[in-house]
Amino acid sequence: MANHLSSHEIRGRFCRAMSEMYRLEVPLYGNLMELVRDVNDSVLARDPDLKTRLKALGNLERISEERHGAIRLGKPGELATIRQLFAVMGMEPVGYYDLSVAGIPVHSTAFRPTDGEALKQSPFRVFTSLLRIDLIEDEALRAEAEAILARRDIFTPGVRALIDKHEDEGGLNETDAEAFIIEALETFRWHSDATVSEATYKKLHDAHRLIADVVSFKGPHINHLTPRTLDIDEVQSMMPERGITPKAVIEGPPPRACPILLRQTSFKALEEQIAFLGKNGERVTGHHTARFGEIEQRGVALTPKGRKLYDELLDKARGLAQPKADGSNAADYMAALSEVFAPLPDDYEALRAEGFAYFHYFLTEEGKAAPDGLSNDIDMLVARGYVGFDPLVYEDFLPVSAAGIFQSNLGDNLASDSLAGSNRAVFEEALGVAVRDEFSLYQSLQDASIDAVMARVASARARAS
Ligand code: OOG
Ligand code: NI
Repeated sequence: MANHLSSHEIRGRFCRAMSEMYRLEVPLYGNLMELVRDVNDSVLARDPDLKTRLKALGNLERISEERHGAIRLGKPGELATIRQLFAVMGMEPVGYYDLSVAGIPVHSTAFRPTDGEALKQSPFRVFTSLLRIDLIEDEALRAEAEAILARRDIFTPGVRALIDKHEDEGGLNETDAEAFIIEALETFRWHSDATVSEATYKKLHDAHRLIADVVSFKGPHINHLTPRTLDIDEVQSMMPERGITPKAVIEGPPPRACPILLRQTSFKALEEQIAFLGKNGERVTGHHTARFGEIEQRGVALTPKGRKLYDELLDKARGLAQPKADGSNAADYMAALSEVFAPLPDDYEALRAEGFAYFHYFLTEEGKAAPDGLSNDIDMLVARGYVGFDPLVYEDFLPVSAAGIFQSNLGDNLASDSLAGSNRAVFEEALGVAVRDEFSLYQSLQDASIDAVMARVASARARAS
């Protein structure tokens, strides 16, 4: 088509522009990025094997560019339009996360690229939450919040026009794509001017801090951007010497030789000066805490069987020791976690053979050289050393971890009682589509790699005979 930029290119450029904006808004994020870069460089220097594996998968380049961010939307129409906006960048909603079970009045999805090539090019993701306004108990306050949200438009006319153009023409050219990035960025920008009075803010805040954050501002400011590290324990331990105070424990699985899923840690939200709306249109100084920093380490994606075991083990560990916000039992919790996770093999071959995790299969040099010994049985091919496998990276999020991240940044004294039940149908109706199932995406990536191996096996045989 007429010189359209690829969605990967637009996504990559947008991710860099967002990162630059956030670095200027929250300078501590810049420090964190430097720390992550230093740690990643030293991990690659001391572990040439890891470097080779990442390179083979085409994943080495992506690591320093990799980010996820998060936003919280206020009304259904915002979710519908944000889906179209992310579609311009080749990002689709994957997974449904119900945070109300952890006492947080939102439900969420992750917008991200889904196919192998797109993930290699730029694996940018945005954890996107929608306020569960139905969970505001006080009817008058709920009506007031709805009225405030009804008055705002978080999208510029320019971005709306470019989203339409993208839909009509199936893409954007260089000039339009650059304009799109500038206009789209406006939705994610921080606004220190609140749209509400101090009294309204306080009422919203008393209902739930998150509600004040979503309702009181002109837009859904990006609240964190998360670089990916290759050694989260090392980053966590080095944060204080770089002037960053981490949360008490790392969320997710314990440290392992073969990392699984996702481990995350964050630094506390900053207290920022804002301006409320005064009675006569004047501005009244106040404070708000919402924006923070986070880092993550990603491991292999688990199958439904592996994930079920992960969820059970995590539950068990949390039953033994609930991590306290002040960190006083952090060591106990980490010890419980490591002990409880023993049943999940810490070995890629075992994870593969027992069907706990997803892998990318490829023909080895031996496999390429030995067409006669090739069979159609992937396990046999692996056993003979003709086919190798690399872990497929987990590209999604974890609800218990997300709840922990939310909580540590909303004030740790929040009650974590479960709110009303899950509301997936309502979420998907607002979104305008069903969210995609993460497991089937990993399964397709794995299947495609097996198909590619089998195709080469078949052609090698044909040549040999
Ligand atoms: C999102 C928190 C969840 C993660 O990485 O699990 C999240 C938010 O605070 O809006 O980003
Ligand atoms: Ni996050």
